[in-house]
Amino acid sequence: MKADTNTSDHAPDIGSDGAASGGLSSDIVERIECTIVDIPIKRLHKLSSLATAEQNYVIVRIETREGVVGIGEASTLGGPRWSEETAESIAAVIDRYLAPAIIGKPVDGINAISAIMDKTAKRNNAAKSSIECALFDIISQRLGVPMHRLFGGAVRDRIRVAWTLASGDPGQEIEEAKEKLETRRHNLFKIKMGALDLAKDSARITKLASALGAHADLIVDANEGWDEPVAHRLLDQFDDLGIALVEQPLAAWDIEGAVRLKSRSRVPIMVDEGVFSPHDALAVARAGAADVVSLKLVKHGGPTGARKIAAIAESGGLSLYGGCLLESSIGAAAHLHFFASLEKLQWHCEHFGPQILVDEIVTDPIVYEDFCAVVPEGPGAGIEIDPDKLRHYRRKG
Ligand code: MUC
Ligand code: MG
Repeated sequence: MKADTNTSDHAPDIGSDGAASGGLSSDIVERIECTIVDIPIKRLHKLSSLATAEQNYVIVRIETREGVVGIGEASTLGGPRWSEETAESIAAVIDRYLAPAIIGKPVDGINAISAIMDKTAKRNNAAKSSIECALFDIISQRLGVPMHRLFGGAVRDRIRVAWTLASGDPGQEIEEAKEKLETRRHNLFKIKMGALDLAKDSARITKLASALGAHADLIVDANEGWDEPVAHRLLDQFDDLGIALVEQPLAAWDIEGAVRLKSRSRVPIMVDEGVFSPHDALAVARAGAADVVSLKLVKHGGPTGARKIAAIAESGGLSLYGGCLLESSIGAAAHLHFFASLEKLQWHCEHFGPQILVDEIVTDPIVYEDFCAVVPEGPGAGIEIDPDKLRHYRRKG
């Protein structure tokens, strides 16, 4: 048997009527519309690399020839700071390149559409993810099942969910966390570090750990904010304070530094900005540069890519965490369906985005109870846009 060496094009032959030449009769992608939405958040959110008072999303609406509508979301954080994609670049890439390439294609040919998107645009993973999620929404609506069924089915119907403390003011943060504990919303907190100078940040984490450590689990996220000597010093402090996990202490590219850090640290280390592609995941797993991987659909180009990262991570002995980029209920729903389908999600998730927004653009936001986010029921993603709210928060001009 001869191997198929045509690596330049793995997409199946798609006929001019949009039906795959395999003969599968399918509804087709007819229209793709992007809307940029800006929603203020309840307080300033400070990371080592950015501070933001609002969230910027691209809401992607895909309509099929038969009139089924699917919704996807690309979330961004602080313009081109957390990653290189912005709401503006995502909308431009979809409108100008991705949408024209996939209009007319069968909606249930997700692998074929992914291949076309990869041929059309390098990376641009948040843009691709929003389209893939809208397609999964459409297919699962057509089948009348919740979206997680397309990922093999849910193994959990709720997921423990972290809240992020990121004002930089420990007094305010302790009050905020106590309110979350009292209302049984969150007992897992992620503390953003690296925005303050080192002495202040180190004193702040000690205060937070002594006020909250007995009632909650604490994670620290430096968002690439430290160099190696600083990270070594802080990790010793975190071990004394009982911090459960430290996320992305060093620059995303610094795999060798991460290996040295991990070999000396008793606190497990999570990689976030350092793993976007399957190649990144393989490099981290091979080097032994982390204990945990944070999965985000915007990083991995959608559920199909995220499933690959999860498989590589698990095969390399790493555990999984359900990361977020402060998605609204639209993006959170897609993530929850995906996370619900993973056999193991040892470090839980952090889809608190819907709760930090001052308002939502859906009629049925994600439900939170007993320290968990509830996986929506569906059919599809189980989320409906509120057209008045969308009109209100859409970017004007
Ligand atoms: C990140 O780096 O994890 C997730 C929670 C949060 O506050 O920031 C994001 C991004
Ligand atoms: Mg992070």
